[in-house]
Amino acid sequence: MAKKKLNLGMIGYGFMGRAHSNAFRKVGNFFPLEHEIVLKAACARSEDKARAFAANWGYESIETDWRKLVDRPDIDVIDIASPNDTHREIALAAAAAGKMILCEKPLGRNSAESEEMVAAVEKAGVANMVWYNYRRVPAVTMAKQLVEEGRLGRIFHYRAKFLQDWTINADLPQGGAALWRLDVNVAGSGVTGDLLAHCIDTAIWLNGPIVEVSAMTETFVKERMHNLTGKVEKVGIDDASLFLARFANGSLATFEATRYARGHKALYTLEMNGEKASVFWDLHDLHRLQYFDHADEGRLRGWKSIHITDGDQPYMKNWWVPGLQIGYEHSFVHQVADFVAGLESGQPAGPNFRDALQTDYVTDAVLASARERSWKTVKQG
Ligand code: SOE
Repeated sequence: MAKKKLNLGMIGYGFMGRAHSNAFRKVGNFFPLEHEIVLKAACARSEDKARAFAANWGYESIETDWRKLVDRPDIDVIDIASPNDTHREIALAAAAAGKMILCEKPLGRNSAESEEMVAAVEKAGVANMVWYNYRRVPAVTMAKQLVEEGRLGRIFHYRAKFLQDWTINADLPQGGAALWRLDVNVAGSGVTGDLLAHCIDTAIWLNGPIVEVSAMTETFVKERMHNLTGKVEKVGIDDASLFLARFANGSLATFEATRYARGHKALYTLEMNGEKASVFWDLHDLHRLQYFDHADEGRLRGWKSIHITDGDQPYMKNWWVPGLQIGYEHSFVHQVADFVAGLESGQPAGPNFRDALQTDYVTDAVLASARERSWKTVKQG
């Protein structure tokens, strides 16, 4: 049977533009969907960059103005993979034009922007999703299944870290192409919105609402050359952000994110300790889930390292044969597969804009807590 077409317009051509495009290309080969994704148009301000990106990934056409892309009647889905300061405006226009929207994380630069984006997609009634991809690493999805099956019992602790080291060099400029993450006006915040947001999204998904936080942040390098102005300017982002949290289910948590952990490139780890069992996951070993089950016979009790490659483990029946693992890129393929399957079944997959707004309420509370040196109650949407 001929597949129905979903025509995609991509905005952005950086790391995430590549990660998403790769997923759009692969998904139909591995997941039996009724729709096929057609890479209709790629959009970037620079015509040369748009052309090179489109040629590399197989987009049929290019645009240099995202407004034109959003207005095109042959586009069904807009993917926002451009820097954070563009998300709100593009999402509002795309929703008004009746397009489905996939948006890179964080949703807005702050929850005020995200609230507007949620209102826009809900008013327009368009399908929407945010690229919190780590939920769909099979080992993390498996942790979710174990929690839902009640295997951990009452949860006492949640612990998450996201450690990097790429901004330690004080000569690294802020702003412009790949360095917009260091410019607070573009990014909205530093590691809080960039890295902790991932940890918070997964945490809420696995363990329910976060109700209060107490945080501290630090900006280790106070001034950097700004690539766009050519001047040395104050750095407005948080380089490191740590917080304590209490979940609605009574469990206690610690979260830490930094770009100053020398030696760590993208070490996202999470751990949950329950009354009956614990789980631990590490992005550098992403195809494994560590699991300790207190119900195991005493003499044999210990941490199991479960290699998530079997057909009865999440997503794995769509890939290779047992024992052969997959990686980072596949979490994006799973996200597209679930988005499209959600359209087909009428049961939309998360995280949608409203889910991502809840993450922004937490990151806003974290930044406010650090600024005011006090505990903050997290707004619940
Ligand atoms: C930052 O270096 C970054 O690329 C984040 O922006 C991504 O969201 C994260 O998955 C990896 O690190």
